[in-house]
Amino acid sequence: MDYLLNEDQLMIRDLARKITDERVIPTRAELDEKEEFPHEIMKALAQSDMFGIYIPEEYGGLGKGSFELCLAVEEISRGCIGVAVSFAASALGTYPILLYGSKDQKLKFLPDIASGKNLVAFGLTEANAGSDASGIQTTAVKDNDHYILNGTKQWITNGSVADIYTVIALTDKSKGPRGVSAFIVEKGTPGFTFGKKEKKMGIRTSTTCELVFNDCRIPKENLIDREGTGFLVTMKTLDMSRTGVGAQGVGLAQGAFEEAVNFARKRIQFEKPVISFQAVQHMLADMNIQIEAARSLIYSVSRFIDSGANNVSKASAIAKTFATDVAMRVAVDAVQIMGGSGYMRDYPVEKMMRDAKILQIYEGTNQIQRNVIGQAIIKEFARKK
Ligand code: COS
Repeated sequence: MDYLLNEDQLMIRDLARKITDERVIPTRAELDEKEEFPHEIMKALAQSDMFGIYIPEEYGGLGKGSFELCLAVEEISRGCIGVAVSFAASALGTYPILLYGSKDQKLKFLPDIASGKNLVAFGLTEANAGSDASGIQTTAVKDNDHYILNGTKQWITNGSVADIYTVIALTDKSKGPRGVSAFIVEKGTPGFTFGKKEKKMGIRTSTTCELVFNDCRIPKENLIDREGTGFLVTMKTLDMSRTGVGAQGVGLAQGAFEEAVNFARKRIQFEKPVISFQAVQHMLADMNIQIEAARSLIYSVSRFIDSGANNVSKASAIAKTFATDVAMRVAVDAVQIMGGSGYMRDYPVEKMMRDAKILQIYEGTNQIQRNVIGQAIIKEFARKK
């Protein structure tokens, strides 16, 4: 299908495609096996200005939007979502600064993020907070010109490899979601260390690690927006980033689909390539239908976000849920079509199926997305009365 991309969008997509074909696909199996972070690929993405896609030109970016970011994420995900999430998590961590940061914070942090010099991570999840975003226990106590952070964040994508961390902490426990604030913490700040590096089922080319704050003093200028707005910053950030997770789903599904088609054209059974059997064709047709539907949805919702629309929560949750459920189903079907070969590590669909699962879990489980959608439906219909 032709999605009528303009010249700039085609350029971004083609550049991401080239990096994926030349750098991601040839190395993904080895990086996955060794559970190694893709430093060299990140450098290649930085050299191609990919980290600046969604950052305004005045801060050194390309001045494009979430749609163009999705195009790049989708292409990289066709090769490997572990690499794609390492790239995309930098945007996730940057959105709090972009959406709510002061002019000074933007001038200080965004240019080096846009150039890819500094990688970013988002620190929300904790032992007792994930789906329950307001259940965090990490504290930030004001002490004259500083805040002192204490607590542990877990499962943080880009933890230890990122240079900048946007961290959500409690400034007033008595106020619930209104007692939460967002902060910028730089790697190397005394009292900020890294804990356990996780051993994961999939996305093993990405790094996931604990962030440990032990009397970590950060300047008060690193508070994003005002005290008490951290929950809103988090929700708006997730509204922006969830289409990117959907784009990971579309890319992964496209990659798995292409592997399955190419395999089915070559695999001979009953003296015919298996693609000549209707049972296989129908599976491929269903995979293709789902991928195009997911892609259309991600493209329309990210364009809707870029229009500056105010409440994008429901649309963003719908897009994330649909595209990531598609990714899981398509990956499973790709393995099925490839049979014994699909189950072996000799072919990439084994990795894709392991990788796909996390898409239904991170940046809000697909059950939480359905809660968001359900709540939005209730509000919409209450307004209509
Ligand atoms: N945009 C703006 N405001 C929002 C919002 C959004 N997307 N979502 C919630 N809010 C507001 C609500 O309107 C409410 O404001 P009032 O107190 O003025 O009414 C406030 O924030 C609290 O909202 P709510 O009561 O719905 O909060 P809950 O604690 O029930 O949480 C969900 C709601 C489940 C939606 C939230 O916790 C969530 O998104 N969780 C998943 C987080 C996640 O993705 N975790 C994975 C982390 S990996 S980075």
